[in-house]
Amino acid sequence: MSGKSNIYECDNYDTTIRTGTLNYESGTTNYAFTIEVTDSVHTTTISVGITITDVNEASPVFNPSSYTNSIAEDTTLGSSVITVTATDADTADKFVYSIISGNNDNKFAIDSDTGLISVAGELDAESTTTYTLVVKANEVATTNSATASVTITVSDVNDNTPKFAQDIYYVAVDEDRTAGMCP
Ligand SMILES: [Ca+2]
Ligand SMILES: [Ca+2]
Ligand SMILES: [Ca+2]
Ligand SMILES: [Ca+2]
Repeated sequence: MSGKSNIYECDNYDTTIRTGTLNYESGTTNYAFTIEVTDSVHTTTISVGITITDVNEASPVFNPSSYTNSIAEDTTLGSSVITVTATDADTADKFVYSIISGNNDNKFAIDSDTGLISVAGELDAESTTTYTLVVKANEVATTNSATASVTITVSDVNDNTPKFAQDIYYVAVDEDRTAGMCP
């Protein structure tokens, strides 16, 4: 028997199948072929099936690694802000998203599966106009992870009614005050 491909190699002198360059991520994870043995009089064949299993070779990567968006301070709770996206060259690997810093008063939440960041608390441009979050994508099976920064600007809305400094003003005015003059 003899033969060679990018997945296997065998020759006329032994029955060892040696692998070529393998890559689970190439999309082909199953190989099947037939080996024929002959003594020039008799011939027999055997089918061989090989399944390539995934090895964790890469860590998650955010692309891009920084995000910015602006939202109005009266944005309703649950509204979407931005979606962060990490990828992993190991196509079979799953990871979870989380916010690891900058989420003061838990104003924002992140969907651990999709990376969608949403409003989770009342915003107020009169108190905080910028949040700088650090988000993390962590492989489920390992500690491999990546981080990205998310800058969220809270824009002002005219949400405050003007009001007098005092509820009641008392002024004493002489009865002979000239008309049209301030008290
Ligand atoms: Ca990986
Ligand atoms: Ca892999
Ligand atoms: Ca406000
Ligand atoms: Ca305002």
